[in-house]
Formats: sequence, structure tokens, C-alpha cells
Amino acid sequence: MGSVTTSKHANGLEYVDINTPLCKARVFMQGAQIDYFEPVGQKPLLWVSSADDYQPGNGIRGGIPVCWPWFGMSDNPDFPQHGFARTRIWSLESVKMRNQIVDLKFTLKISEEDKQYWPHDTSVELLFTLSDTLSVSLVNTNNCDYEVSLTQALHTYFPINDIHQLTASGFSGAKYIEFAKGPFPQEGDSVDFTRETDRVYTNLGECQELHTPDGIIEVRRENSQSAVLWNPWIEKSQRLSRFNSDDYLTMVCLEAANVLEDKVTLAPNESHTLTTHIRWKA
Ligand code: TA6
Repeated sequence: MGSVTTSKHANGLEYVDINTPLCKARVFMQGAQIDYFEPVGQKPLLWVSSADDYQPGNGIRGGIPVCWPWFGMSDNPDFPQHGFARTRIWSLESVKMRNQIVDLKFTLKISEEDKQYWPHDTSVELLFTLSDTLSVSLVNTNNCDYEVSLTQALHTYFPINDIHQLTASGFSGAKYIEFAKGPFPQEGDSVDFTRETDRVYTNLGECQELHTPDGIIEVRRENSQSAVLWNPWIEKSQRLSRFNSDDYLTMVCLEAANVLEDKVTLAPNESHTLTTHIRWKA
């Protein structure tokens, strides 16, 4: 039927190990960050830099970092990029197995120290459904008696063999901001990669595909009209922490998001669920 066990990385980070007839996966308690997902009989669907040594306190450079309660830089320049959730220890609330499918639920308790960043009484959960498809849901509930707004992203790193052979499709009709310029209308349906690419898309359809030499990776979103498409290319790769200078050749990020005009605004007692579904399509 499969197993779900807990263990500890050599550098101290605790993780959950999942091994079922459908997939193998690993989720760290820090950031509730999945860093490995491999459907049985298929290739892994997540990428991690070999330059990352899994030191406590750093977001792992790969898998799916959770950017919350803001994406990118906060209005306060002293606040951490992409929020604080990805470096905090989450709690594993539940593990369920049904018909070889594993459901995990993680929650993050906002510490007194982190109330400097996020003083609002909200609940945040990360749900995983692990089968031959990886589904991840970021659930926010507003427990305040006033409206709160936030931005967020599931910052997924994908393995793509060779960036020069990658085409990302499913972008027609969208617009994007890049390097603080725009918005620009998306030309055509697909994106090829010949330079640093850091596009924050809005008005984006729910499904994109990554056409790689190993096959097509399908990335579907729910309750999201925005996503980020990122490859650092040569020069930025030299400046990134825990990233090899040639890592840009074998990875791309396509991040399910709620950013810009697609930010999440919650009335009192309202909830929102951002979901990404990832699978090999062919
Ligand atoms: O999602 C793209 C991006 O905002 C890039 O601009 C780059 O900064 C990347 O995130 C990585 O950010 P990190 O804080 O994980 O190094």
C-alpha cells in the first residue's frame, strides 16, 4: 500500500518520505517544501540545484518554495523576498492514504516575531495530494473582522534537460510585466528561451505546458489568473545563492500565483485556495 515516514537530513532538516505504488516524494517541514516528486515509471517532475546543501534557515533552491504572504519584494525593503513562510517550520497536521493516493496537510503558526511581517489573524495551510499527479494547494482563511489582502506563489522549479530545446505553451491572450516594465501583450501562444526571462503574467489561462526533450509537463492552476515564468540565464545565475553557474541550462520556473491585480483579498471568515496540478502529459 505504500509508506509515509519521517526522517532527518544530514544537515538537520526534518522531512516526510512518501513511497507508494504511484509515486515517490519528499516534503520538508521547513517551508512545507516538497523537493522531490517522481511518478512511478516516469522521470522526476521537480528540479533542485546540486549547489543547495539543505542548511536550516535557507529556502531550498528547487522543488516548490512557498512565497507567502507576499511574492517578490515587500513594500518594506527590510522584509525578506518572497515572504517568510518558506524558511519557517510548518506542522504536519494529517496524513491520509486512500487507494494508494496520499494526502498531507501542513499548517503554519505565525510566531510572535513574524507578526512584524504579518500581524493579521489568518490561517494558512498547504495541502498535498500525491498520486501520479502532484497537486499542491495553498489555503488562506481570514479570521479577522476586517478585510486582508496578500500575494503568493507556488514557486515551482521544473527539470527541462536543455533550456535551448524548451518551449513553454499556453500563454495566448495573457499580458506580462518583465523587469518592472509593461504590461506587454503576449505574442502568440508560446515562449522560447534565449535570454533572462522573468515574466509576471496576468489574465493567464489555467493550463500551460512545458515541451521538453523528456516529454510534456502539464501545469494546471485553480483560483489563479497569474503565474511567473522564470529562467535566470547566464549573468543572473552567477549572482544567485545556492545555484550553479550552468544550472540555468536545465531548469525553468513556472509558478502558480496570485499577484498584481490577481492578489487575494479576503473578507472576514472568507477562504481562498490556490492550487497547482503537475503531471507528465506525454
Ligand atoms: O520568481 C522569479 C523570482 O522573483 C526571480 O526574480 C528571482 O529572484 C527568483 O524569484 C528567485 O528568488 P529567490 O529569493 O528564491 O532567490
